[in-house]
Amino acid sequence: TAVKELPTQPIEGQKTGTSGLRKKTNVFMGPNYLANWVQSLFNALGAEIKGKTLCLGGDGRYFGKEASQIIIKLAAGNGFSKVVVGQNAIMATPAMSALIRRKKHYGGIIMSASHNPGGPEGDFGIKFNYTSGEPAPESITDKIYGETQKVSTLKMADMPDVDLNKIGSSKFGDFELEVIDPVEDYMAQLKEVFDFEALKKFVARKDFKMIFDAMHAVTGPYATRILVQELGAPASTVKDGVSSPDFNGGHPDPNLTYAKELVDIMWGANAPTFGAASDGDGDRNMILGNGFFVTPSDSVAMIAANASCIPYFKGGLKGVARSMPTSAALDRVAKGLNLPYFETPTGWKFFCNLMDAGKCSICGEESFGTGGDHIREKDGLFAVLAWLSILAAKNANVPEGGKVVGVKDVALEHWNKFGRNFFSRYDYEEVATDAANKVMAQVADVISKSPKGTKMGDFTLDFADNFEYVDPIDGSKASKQGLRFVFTDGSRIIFRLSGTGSSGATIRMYIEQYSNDPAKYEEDAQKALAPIIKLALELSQLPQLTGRDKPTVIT
Ligand code: VG1
Ligand code: CO
Repeated sequence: TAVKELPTQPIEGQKTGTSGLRKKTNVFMGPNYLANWVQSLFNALGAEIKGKTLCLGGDGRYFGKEASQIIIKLAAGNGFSKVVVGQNAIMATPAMSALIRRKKHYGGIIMSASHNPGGPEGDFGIKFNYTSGEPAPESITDKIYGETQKVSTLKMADMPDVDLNKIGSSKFGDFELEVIDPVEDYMAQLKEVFDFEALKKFVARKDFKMIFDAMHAVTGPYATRILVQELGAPASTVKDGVSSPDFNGGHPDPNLTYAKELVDIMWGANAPTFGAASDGDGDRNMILGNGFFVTPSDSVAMIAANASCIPYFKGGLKGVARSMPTSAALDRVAKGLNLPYFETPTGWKFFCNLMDAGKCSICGEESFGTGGDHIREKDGLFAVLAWLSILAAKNANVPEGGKVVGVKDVALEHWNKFGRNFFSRYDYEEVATDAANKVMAQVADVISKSPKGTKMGDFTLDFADNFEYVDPIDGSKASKQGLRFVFTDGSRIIFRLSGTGSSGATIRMYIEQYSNDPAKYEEDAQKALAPIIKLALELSQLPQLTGRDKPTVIT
């Protein structure tokens, strides 16, 4: 195919955040905005892309199909010999990671702004996953950003728009396009991790019911195929399983605030035993029991503690990892099982070197991200099947019609063994950037004046710092990853600014406190944490500096 060289000019602000580039949809639809970033990506990757295969897909949000046409022409124009794209430009984030790994493709582009709302008024986003299926490391994203500041030519193949609807291959000169079923490789991957036959038997129990809320986002087709068609759950198991370009006007973020419909079902009369939800691009998960919420920090710890229920982990875990703000519940499991454990900065990319090096089997973030080393992204349906596997194992000897062991029972058993790390996150969304910076400066100021031993409320400071991480595999350093106070009893207060928003600033305040008093295990986290939350709000002066008397979202 002939290649057209089109002149362009750098566009400001194309710096990727925690997970790719996210902006308002209309910004992405502006002249050359998307094309500039994609060309910069290809420039950053350089000569190695020649003759390789690139994968493409996204969460189905508005502008994804148009964006695909632009990306395919740029890929062909820059020397890729083939693009593999999910039917109708669909590919969940974990599915992309599985596809790259299983088929040994060069890498993939995911069109998603994850849980951010979509549509013309919402957000669009793009990110690149590299050869082991992992989100591009900072060494690559820094390079891409450098290229966006000097990009001058777009290399686009002179070819017609392609049909993304019809599965199969087509040729354009020596360039090949293949449209594939976006579920197949992912499901094959999960089948290697879980015992589908055992899960099928468990799901068939008359005394077990579950519900999965796809929130009108990408997991609709995945959950329908896996939970309903493969595992035999009734079709009604998948709620809001028809994906829509604007997520039906919703905010596809699986938490207690935005997945309220599911929460109402799980706290209502005749609630199912098990409930779960996933986000826009299928990498996040929320796990619920009948009237019970599992914090993501606990969920990953409980999956790790019960990993022997999952065939893929039968040989034991190599190690575990969590992001810094995630509670230390996972550390306690690691100590109990005598496993290596790691604390990384926020963002999945930091887990991937550990997994590639065979040092980590299960990892998670407090932000509803859970995963394993079967792929290199967090994986919503993995978490769902992991919990199903745990429930199936715990109920193996419970006769049908007896008292089913539920999610809360698993949690109580865990806390009774390891103690409970009470955890909560307060998000203050769309705060003025200026005010957010003032809060961070105030917190930094308190840190600079608080040596070890400082008394703060009922707590004694062990240390306070701005978290810094040196990757144990390649030695790369990430600094300024969050302001934290760590107290002598292990309690923590952490502040960071979000790196995934598209406008204003989001302040995240993370609170953790450990208890091994069984009388407290069933206490509400907000109640248990009230004194330390008060301390955090006082020391940061957050209410005064932002004018917010309460957060947008509490987890
Ligand atoms: C948030 C979460 C982080 C997660 C990231 C991407 O980042 O805190 O843990 O990895 O989103 O998840 P931030 O910088 O806004 O805190 V997703 O599902 O939005 O790709
Ligand atoms: Co996501």
